[in-house]
Amino acid sequence: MLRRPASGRPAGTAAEDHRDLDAWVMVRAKIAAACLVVLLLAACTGNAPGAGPSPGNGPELLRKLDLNLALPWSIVFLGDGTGIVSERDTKLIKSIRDGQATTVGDFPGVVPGGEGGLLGLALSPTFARDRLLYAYFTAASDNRVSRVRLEQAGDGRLGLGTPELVFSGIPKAATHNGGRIRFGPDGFLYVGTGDAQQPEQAQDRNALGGKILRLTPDGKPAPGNPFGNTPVYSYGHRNVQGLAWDASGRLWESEFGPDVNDELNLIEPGGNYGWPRVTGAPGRPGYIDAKVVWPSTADASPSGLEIVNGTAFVVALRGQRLWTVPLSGDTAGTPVAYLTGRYGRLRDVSLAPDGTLWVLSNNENPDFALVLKPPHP
Ligand SMILES: [Ca+2]
Repeated sequence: MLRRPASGRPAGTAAEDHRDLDAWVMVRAKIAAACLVVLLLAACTGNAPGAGPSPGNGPELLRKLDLNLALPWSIVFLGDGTGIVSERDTKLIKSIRDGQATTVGDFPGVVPGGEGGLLGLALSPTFARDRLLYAYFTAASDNRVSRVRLEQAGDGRLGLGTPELVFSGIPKAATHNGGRIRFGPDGFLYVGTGDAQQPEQAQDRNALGGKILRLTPDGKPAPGNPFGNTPVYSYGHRNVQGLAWDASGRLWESEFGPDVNDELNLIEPGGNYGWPRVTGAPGRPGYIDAKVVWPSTADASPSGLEIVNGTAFVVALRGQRLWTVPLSGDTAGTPVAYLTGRYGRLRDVSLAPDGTLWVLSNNENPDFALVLKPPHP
């Protein structure tokens, strides 16, 4: 677990994904100077993460694709390697082929606002037959999941059919909207929500905020869910941002902490992950500790998560870096950072069919994709 000086960031001064405010940058600069003195006095003790990259055992940057994207949130891949991207505020679905982004369509019903908008994407596990693309988005009154056929014309151009509502009623707010969706190895749809600025929702097993939900592809509570005929799979989450399974089928999750304690969690069905009672890994009975804690949200503010060859890849918004975390069974090793500060805020990371790892930026100046080669196992 990481041990770093907590940032001590004042509460309520920044948006959920920890975009800095000018005043806070000045405060931070003073704190950083003070911390530097403290660190020098302490001879930099503790197992602070490596700054990377470490040649030979880290991800290798193959290319940067200048795709002129605007705040892309999620990327998934068709079997032929075509990337399908959501843009949060434009509400557009775009395809990426041969290093070019092309608009597929405008996703109907999206009402962007704050951190809400067109968020997570997932392809149906039976996409080859049904061509269904699932999307989590912020609508007028709630967050919801719809699915749409990804039509393909004779010339190969992609278009959107008419969306069909799958699941609705997830609370929305300016921040803490969650938004990641992913089909698990069991064929069910996992949906990560946020507490929508109502922290107590996370502890209420009858509320949809602050949860991981597990649904059938049609949006019903999946059979075998831990609390009976409800969609809730795990609870006590603040703002779920990333979902990924390891090779043994364990579900891992990345989550924004409040002013401190960003988290990587190993998810157990029915588990209570603490928010808002506890964060991080305090060892309090009744709450499941995070496997990795980033005490300073300036280092992380994690969003997308992918697991390849036993390594978890976590991209950081405010932290502006790619974290790698070695996983072994149900334990997580010491995180190592790559690309730190070189490409700005990073939103999603996803494995392509050719084995490359794609990272989406979140800078809007404009946004791009990085294509990386994962390290050898
Ligand atoms: Ca927690």
